[in-house]
Amino acid sequence: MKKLFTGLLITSMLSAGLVGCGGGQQAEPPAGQPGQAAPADVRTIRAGIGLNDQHPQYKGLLKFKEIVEAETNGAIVVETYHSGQLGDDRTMMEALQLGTQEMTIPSTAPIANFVPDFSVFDIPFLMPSEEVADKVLLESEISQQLLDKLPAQNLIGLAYWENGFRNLTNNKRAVATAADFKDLKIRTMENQLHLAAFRALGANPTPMAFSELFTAMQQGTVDGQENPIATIYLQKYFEVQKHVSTTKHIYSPFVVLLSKAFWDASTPEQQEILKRAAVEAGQVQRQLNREANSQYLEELRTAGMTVTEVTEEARAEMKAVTDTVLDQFADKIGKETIDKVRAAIEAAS
Ligand code: TK8
Repeated sequence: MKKLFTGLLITSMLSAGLVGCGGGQQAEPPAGQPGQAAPADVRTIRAGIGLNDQHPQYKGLLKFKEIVEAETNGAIVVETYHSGQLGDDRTMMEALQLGTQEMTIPSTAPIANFVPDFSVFDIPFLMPSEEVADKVLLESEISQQLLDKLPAQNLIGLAYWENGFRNLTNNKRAVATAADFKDLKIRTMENQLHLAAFRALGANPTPMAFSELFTAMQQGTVDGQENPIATIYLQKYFEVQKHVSTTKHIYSPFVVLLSKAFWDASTPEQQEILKRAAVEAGQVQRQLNREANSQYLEELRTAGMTVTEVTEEARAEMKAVTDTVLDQFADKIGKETIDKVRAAIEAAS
């Protein structure tokens, strides 16, 4: 079958006058004709994410795949892997740097281990709403300037997607105020600012890879964790957690990352398609994510969790506590980056 296909292809290329001219110029398949790329030209993106195949992140990834494969006429194939099948956020980013994997979509928090400026989004209670987050991430100059820092780390940032506002779950108590964090063993992402913020609140935070989290909660190694509602529901954390509080303490963006090696080996047309596909798929992802985040809180209640709606007063109190750690991070993140993001938020609010 493959042989037959290749034969047919060569015949059709010959008749189109595309082969046999030597000269080292590679024959481009004519535009708009699917299936014309020779098998040797097909390149594969192995795209891995940490969340499962029910999550809007995966649905966004499928949309990306659909656009890229259609618009490159099959010259780029996207293989999708969910649930940490290819590793965790950090290990997948390292694989991208080495060129042994092509794509992943981590939260910005672990990206800060490669480009510290990204920790600006880890400042607790920074982003007032999803609407403001959209304006800052999709329209501001600083959000693009942050992506521009990635190639120096052998990474290409194609677009911002949405993980969303993070909320606390735990097995010890219904957390309503800053004081309620006392002594809770909380899993955090691998990020220094998250650790410092939870320590300031009196909790006992421990960084852990996402894939280990469910078991850690089940076995009681940690009392709780924090993630958006969509994750808490779709990863079935309600099976191992009693309480959820709408702390909304951090808004987590995702960044669609590609290995620089894959990017550099792509034609300018393919680069344009990859970038646009990431942006367009992001619109779908964001929409589905918001539906999930708003719809699943009720489902968590139905599943037996106690839901504590955190008041604005309590949130302000938590913010006052976490603000005390910000000074130690200003130099690391970069004062200019912080100022620009705060200004973009101000302008969008
Ligand atoms: C998934 C992670 C996850 C993040 C975390 O790969 O680790 O808690 O919120 O969604 O990016």
